[in-house]
Amino acid sequence: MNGTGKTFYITTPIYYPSDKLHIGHSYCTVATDVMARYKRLQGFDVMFLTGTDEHGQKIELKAQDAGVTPKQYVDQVVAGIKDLWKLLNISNDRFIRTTDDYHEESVQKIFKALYDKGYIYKGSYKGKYCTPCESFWTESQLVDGKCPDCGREVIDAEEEAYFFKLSAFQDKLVKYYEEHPDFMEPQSRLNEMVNNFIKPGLEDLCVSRTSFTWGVPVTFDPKHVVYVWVDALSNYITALGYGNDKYHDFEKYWPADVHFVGKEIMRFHTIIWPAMLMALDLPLPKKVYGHGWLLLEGGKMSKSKGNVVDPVVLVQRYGVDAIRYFLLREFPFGSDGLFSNEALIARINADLANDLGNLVSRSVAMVKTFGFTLPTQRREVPEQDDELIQMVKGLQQRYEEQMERYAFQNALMEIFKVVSRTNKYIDETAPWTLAKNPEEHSRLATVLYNLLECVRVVGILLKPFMPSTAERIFEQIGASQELTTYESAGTWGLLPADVTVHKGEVLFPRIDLAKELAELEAAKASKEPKEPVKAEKKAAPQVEGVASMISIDEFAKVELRVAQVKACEHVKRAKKLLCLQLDDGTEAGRQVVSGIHPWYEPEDLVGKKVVVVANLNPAKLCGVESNGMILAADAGENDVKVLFVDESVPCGSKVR
Ligand code: ME8
Repeated sequence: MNGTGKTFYITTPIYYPSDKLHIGHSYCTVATDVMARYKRLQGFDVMFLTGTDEHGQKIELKAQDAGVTPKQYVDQVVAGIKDLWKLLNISNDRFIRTTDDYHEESVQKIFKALYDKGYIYKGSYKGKYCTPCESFWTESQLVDGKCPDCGREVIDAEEEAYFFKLSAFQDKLVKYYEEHPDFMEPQSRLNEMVNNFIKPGLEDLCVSRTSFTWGVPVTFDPKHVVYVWVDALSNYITALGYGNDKYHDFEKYWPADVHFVGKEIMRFHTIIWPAMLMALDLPLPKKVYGHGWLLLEGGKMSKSKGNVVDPVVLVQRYGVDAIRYFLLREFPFGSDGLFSNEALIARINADLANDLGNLVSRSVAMVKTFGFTLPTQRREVPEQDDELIQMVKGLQQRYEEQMERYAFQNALMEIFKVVSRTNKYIDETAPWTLAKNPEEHSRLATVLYNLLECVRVVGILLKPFMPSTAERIFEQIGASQELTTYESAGTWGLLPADVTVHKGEVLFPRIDLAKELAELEAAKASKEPKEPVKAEKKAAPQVEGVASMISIDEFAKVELRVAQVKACEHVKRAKKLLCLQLDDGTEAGRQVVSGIHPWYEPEDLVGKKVVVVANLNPAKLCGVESNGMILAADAGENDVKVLFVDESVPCGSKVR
């Protein structure tokens, strides 16, 4: 089984072909693609699986509305999904559809095996059902009588049904989590699963339906169809040939190295799926990574809210690599993040047009203009260059440390630190001045050589993120295939001295922010409903008095700044704490931990502007570093309101 050879099996969730996919869906697939490409670059035999989850009442109803059969309906939508993945340069090795014959055959065998082993039994189901989520809920799991996942109405459901003995796995699951502390990531998801689902007690799960037919029939009782989540989760093994003859690589790739999933479907992947595998006597996936959501101002992107961003439009306007880069650079993978066109364009301009694009074009242009043969004795390293060279030499290791943790944002930051440092090196060494003095020509050649080497290493490590940009870079600096391997990124000085550079097109043209935003707004204005006005806040209570007076000078010691919440997540083992990533107008931003979880969820905060005390001594709260605090008001007995600032105030503005 997987683990003996150099194999790597990674999956995305399989997508519902009910709606057009938006940028939030693309997020997970792009991240999976980056990881798959990275592992291939390292020499792993990779299996990257994605696909579509095509059964269930929701699809049946959509097809009815469209006046076609469910199969006709899904065929058409799935074709669009495949096109989207092509557009985003997704390199999946396999694409599974749950309507594929081999998958249906395997699901039937899995269901029967669970029944034969006594883990599935017949009973009668009474409860609540959320049709859009295809989820059964008990009364106690509902939030305000509505679906706890999507907040929509649930319906009463009662029917004869088969049940999976999920309750029998409660203790086994807890033990498994304890023995495999890395099973779920980020770690905060473990708390959520244990506190919200395991501790209240696992109930047996209804795993068949009789009220509709669009599903996999139960072989020994065909009026029942298999519950869509049992059908869907099985895809991760049926796509390898488990229970069918279509494929034969189950032994090779299972258990999966990692399932990437959105945080709201963690419970299916870390409770139901492991229980199913335990019941089948199969090993569990090595890791389930629950990534955050891309939010728009006003909440999670979703078709029903009408606030989706179309990846096709973005790719057409900015190119696929810019979108791939933005998605993984802008947001920490495990946290929610706020998507905005402004942030996208700013990121493209700053990182790709200015930093990377400029570095490549300046380096190549100077080699061409000054026309020098690069130094033959390139081993000699002037001290001045040492810092840069050491930084580049260590880059692969720093990058790898982050990639192995799925910290894509950090990995990219490491690369771009080198890009910035190299740009600075150009300014420090001023090759155009060296060119004027014939005695400095050998030095000039060394400087130019160093630039090309930096670009080469950066290009290699960018390959998983921006595959076509990396190729364009290699072409421009004249690096042949063998100098762009992953191994070669760890060695300095591989580029031959007589390399021929080629001036190519600008990698990323600068975008006129104001003009572009106006065009994007105009394009969507007609389509989008207006955001609902938020509920009025409670009036602040009367101020009764102050403790003691201070002078204006004393007050001036407190540095208050406006900052925007870019990302936010729960703090492990700390019910009250949230960890916020703030854009405070500085390049690095800042992390603040705040005890406001009793009153706010991450999605209430992401995108909002707040006031941060910027010169507070750093502190560690439950092991997490906090640099400052955000201001909030005691708005009544046991009620706290964060002070939000008008969104027009720029990040970093001083508050006084
Ligand atoms: O859940 N930001 O399918 P799905 C980030 N069929 N991720 C998002 C997102 C957003 N705004 N919106 C959706 C299903 N996603 C099941 C999976 S797996 C055996 C079955 C992510 O099409 C979402 O979190 O509704 C999920 O991981 C994925 O898109 C597919 O969602």
